[in-house]
Amino acid sequence: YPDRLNAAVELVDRAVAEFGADRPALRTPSGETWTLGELQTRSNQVARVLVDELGLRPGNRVLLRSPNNPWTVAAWLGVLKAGGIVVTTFAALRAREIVPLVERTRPFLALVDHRFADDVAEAAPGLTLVTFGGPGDDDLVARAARQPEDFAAVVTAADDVALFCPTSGSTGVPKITTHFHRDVLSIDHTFGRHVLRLRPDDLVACSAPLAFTFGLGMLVVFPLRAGACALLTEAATPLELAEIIARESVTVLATAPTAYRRILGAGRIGDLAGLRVAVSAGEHLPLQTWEHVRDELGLEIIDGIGGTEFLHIYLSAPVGEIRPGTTGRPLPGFRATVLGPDGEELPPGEPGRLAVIGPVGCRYLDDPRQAAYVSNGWNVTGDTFVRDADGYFTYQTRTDNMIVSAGYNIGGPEVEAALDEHPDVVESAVVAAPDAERGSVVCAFVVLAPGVAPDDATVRRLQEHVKQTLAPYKYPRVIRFIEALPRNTSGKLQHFQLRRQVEE
Ligand code: 3SK
Repeated sequence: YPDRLNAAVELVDRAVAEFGADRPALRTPSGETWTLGELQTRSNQVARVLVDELGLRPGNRVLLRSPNNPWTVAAWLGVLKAGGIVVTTFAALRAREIVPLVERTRPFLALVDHRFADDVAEAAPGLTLVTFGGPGDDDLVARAARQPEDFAAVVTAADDVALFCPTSGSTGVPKITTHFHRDVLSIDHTFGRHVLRLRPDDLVACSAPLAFTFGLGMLVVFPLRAGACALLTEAATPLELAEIIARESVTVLATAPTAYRRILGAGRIGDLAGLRVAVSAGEHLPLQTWEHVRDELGLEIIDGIGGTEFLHIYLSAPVGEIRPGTTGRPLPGFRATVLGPDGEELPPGEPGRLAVIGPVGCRYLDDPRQAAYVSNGWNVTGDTFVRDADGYFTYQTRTDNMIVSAGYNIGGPEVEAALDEHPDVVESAVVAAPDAERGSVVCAFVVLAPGVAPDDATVRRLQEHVKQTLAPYKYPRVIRFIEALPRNTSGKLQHFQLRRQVEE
């Protein structure tokens, strides 16, 4: 990469020059379409608001919180053009989950979809909040419309930080991954170019939020680099997504295995008949699901594993080189291996921790957990894999305590903390329980306070409490009442005993 580059310029300005300002870039199911030229203009105008009206300086951080819609993309590009750092946050997070993100990233201001402003205001009362999509002259959309249409983007260094992307740690304390401007392009030079291979006439849908780097790559980076169009959907269920895919003639879908299973299970796989490419990531894709889709549609799902630490996918295989049941091989530019308990490289056939080196890797913001993740140059992931003699990797299990449910990473301890705050609960322990549809679900073992009935009403009350306290996708779908939690002689809680109970 050249010493100086700005990822937003490389994405949107370059796309306008290469594919023309009139090409559709973003669409919504409600019929809104933005051309590349409109996206360029609006991102320039956002950058002008940030710099000229709000005083943003290069290197300042901007917290962005919004569901998937065109203004989120314009805001994201505008921050980068202005030389700022985007702090991505899920719209589903509650105030208490935003607090540590604000404390760790110390944003200069927040750009927030007007429907999601209250939690940010509660989490960070002193933070300048600019809302968008709402009424009023102060709204970002209104402010942007008053600005000239051009902006001379800040000439950032290729290794200036562009993104702070939080990821939930297995302990529930978020880690902030940092990514450079060049990293944003590198995901296109690896997964985009070698596996996904979008065409300019593609229409891409993805169920992941833009705040999750899987969604950011699929809906912003890859389509803009290819001159393709992204269909932005806000909070669609798998079946709603299937209906939208059929109606809008989507050609490329990226989602988690859970969504493919829901669509298959509901007999709606025919809605995906127009797809040219189907991608699965976020959780393990079982062979059965892959075969079911191939048998129904004649389409081979491209599986992949990535991580927020890597920005996107690092193991995968393009159609024609897929080995069903495996996740794939390291993408060009990446190396991967399997490590034993002492950090030694294991031979093919032996399961161990998946470790990866590549153009993008883990750089946590000021976090001692960096030392545990990066060892001898290898990024040591939380997954156990086995590799074969041809270099294909097959998933075995999670190595750490992270619960991966329908593509969401959920740290058990934060669910435990939320449950333990409820007056009906003495203590709780949370583990992953296998689930045919979602891969795993959050299962809570709860010791109830004296006199509280262990019935369905209590289950519902506790589930509702967690939904109100944390992002709703973290709530325990299964709650089991127990007399006492299993502990060893020194009093340490033995989650493995509970895991054994749910796996029996
Ligand atoms: O979970 C994954 O596999 C993933 C894929 C792409 C980008 C980010 C992540 C976490």
